[in-house]
Amino acid sequence: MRILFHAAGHKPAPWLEGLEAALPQAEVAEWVPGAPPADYAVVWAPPQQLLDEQPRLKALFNMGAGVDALMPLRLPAATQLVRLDDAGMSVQMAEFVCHAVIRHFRELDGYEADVRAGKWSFRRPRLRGEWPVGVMGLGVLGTRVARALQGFDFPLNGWSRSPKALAGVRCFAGRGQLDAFLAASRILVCLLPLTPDTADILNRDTLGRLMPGGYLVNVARGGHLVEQDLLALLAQGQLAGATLDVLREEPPPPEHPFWRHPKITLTPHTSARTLREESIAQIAGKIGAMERGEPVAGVVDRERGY
Ligand code: NDP
Ligand code: OXD
Repeated sequence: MRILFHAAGHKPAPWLEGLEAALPQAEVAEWVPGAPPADYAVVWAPPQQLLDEQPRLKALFNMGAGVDALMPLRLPAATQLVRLDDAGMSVQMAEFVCHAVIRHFRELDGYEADVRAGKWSFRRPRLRGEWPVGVMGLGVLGTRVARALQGFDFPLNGWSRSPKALAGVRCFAGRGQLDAFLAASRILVCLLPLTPDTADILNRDTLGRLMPGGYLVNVARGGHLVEQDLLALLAQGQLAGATLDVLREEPPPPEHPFWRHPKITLTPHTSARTLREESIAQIAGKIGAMERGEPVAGVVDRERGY
């Protein structure tokens, strides 16, 4: 069995060693143009040339949960596209989102500013029941985030494409129920995949439907957010602020207003990192299952785009 590796922005050596250790029967090599045909490829942002030269791959493993960067490429027709499902990401995402939600709900930025200004003062405690959190996307990550937020007793709403039943979460599904979901939420967490259906979904209309003083946490993709609309809603006071882990352009150009906006907390696409050991173990497990003819989780439906 031959496995190719190509990942922009990752050091290849530890991945090659890890894959070799997990799959001792396989020959693992970094992809170079003209490489001999392989059975599997493990990639992040591969060049089109790799895909064109390897039309008989059984599977292409994406080293992330989101496959939006792969979808514009010409993928070999018979190759299964497999994404990471969790692989250590959901716990990271849960801690990041809980931190962002609690930081805003408990006004911790305000307290920090007060103390730095030498002020020892108290704000009226907010009533948790008035701070429902809406999670857009109830997949692997969204479900874990909703469960973690439940631990802090926030009222929870969830929105997905197909109907769901999650204990303690008021579930909404499809475009027909989007407005009702938004109107019932004050803090909005986006954990959708970026597809033609979800691009620009965080815009003046949708964000404007949140309860007054709404707050956005976008940890999915920058392409979900219409940035000018967020700026306008913040300027009007219709939204109180946002935590953005993802942007249309990463990093944003130096003149981008988000760098220094007082109501925006920006992080560099770090809410849930690809963890090497967990990812290798998951990919190796899936290759083993595929070789035995067993189904695997995380196969992307190309029609849906996720
Ligand atoms: P999943 O595929 O497990 O979940 C996707 C969820 O979104 C599903 O509940 C799905 O609905 C829902 N959804 C998809 N399309 C629509 C739609 N048109 N309308 C309503 N709901 C929709 O993905 P993950 O949870 O694993 O990951 C989600 C995203 O998080 C990734 O695609 C990626 O963009 C982002 N991400 C960001 C990271 C970061 O560091 N910032 C790290 C990892 C991921 P249904 O259940 O009905 O199919
Ligand atoms: C992912 C990401 O999709 O890191 O896994 O954003």
